Amino acid sequence: MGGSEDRLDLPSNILRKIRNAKSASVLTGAGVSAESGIPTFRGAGGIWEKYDFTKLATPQGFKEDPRLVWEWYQLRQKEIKKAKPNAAHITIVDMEDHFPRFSVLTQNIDGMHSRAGSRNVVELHGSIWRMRCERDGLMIQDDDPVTEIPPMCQCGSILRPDVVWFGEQLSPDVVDEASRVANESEVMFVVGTSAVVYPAAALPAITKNAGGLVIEINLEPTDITSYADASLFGPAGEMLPALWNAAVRIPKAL
Ligand code: BV8
Repeated sequence: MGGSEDRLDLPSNILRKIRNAKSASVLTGAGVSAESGIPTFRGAGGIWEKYDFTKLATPQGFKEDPRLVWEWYQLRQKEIKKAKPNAAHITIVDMEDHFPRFSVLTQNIDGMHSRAGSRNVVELHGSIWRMRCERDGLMIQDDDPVTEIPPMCQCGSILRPDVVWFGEQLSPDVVDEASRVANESEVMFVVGTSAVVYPAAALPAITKNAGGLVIEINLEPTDITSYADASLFGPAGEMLPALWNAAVRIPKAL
């Protein structure tokens, strides 16, 4: 049984396009952090199998029970704090050093790309390490889990996680930046996302429609698979390093 390199049945013209691209991006979902031990939302053992997202990841749920929501985020903060970036996060840092223009577009709020060393990270859905006051706009960044549940603002309001919940709009600036990146990407790698949550899931189609390559890495097919130029099925921590080795190692002359 060969390693993941053997599962890399990528034609050399695709590998060459990847290596020679001047602008590239990666869209990541919870699957890129799975091998760091951070649970995904869907699929076996997923968060939504245990928790009701309407109670924990919507503004209504927070309004009804801010304490319950903060207990859930504090639990996730503690899990994430213990986690380490994995080989997929590290490979994405190497990619950023290779391409003249490169952006990480992540749906994840765990901060793992920045911890791995990625510099140009667009957090589409916010960050678990930031909280804000909806009354006076106070924003607090803290790399440690909250200690007070719920955390209070000096104005007396309850602080909320600075994340985008279901039914909430993404920041227009973030949407503009992500759409611009997708439109300009000669290659977009789509790693570890079920591609069911919009508008993030629409980004690879923007790259495709603009004539860019879409390369998917996942354990199983998604809606992206139908139009991706290549889909590599296997763990991101194995497939992404194997893909990257093959792309940058391919002889320049060919
Ligand atoms: C909005 C932050 C509009 C919080 C999250 C059409 C257009 C626009 C909106 C909608 C629409 N249809 C429906 C909507 C509403 C909704 C939506 O998309 N719902 C879905 C469920 C149908 N979208 C929204 O509400 C968005 N807002 O559009 O507002 C609007 C307009 C006007 C006025 C008001 C509003 C906001 C969505 C953001 C929600 N916030 N997270 C938090 O994290 O606590 S979503 C959360 O779930 C993530 O951020 C992520 O986006 C999503 C999960 O997706 P994934 O990251 O892909 O994770 P998942 O577990 O699903 O999949 C993991 C994948 O990895 C799997 O495929 C698995 O096979 C793979 N995998 C596992 N292990 C590995 C692996 N792959 C490789 N290697 C491994 N080892």
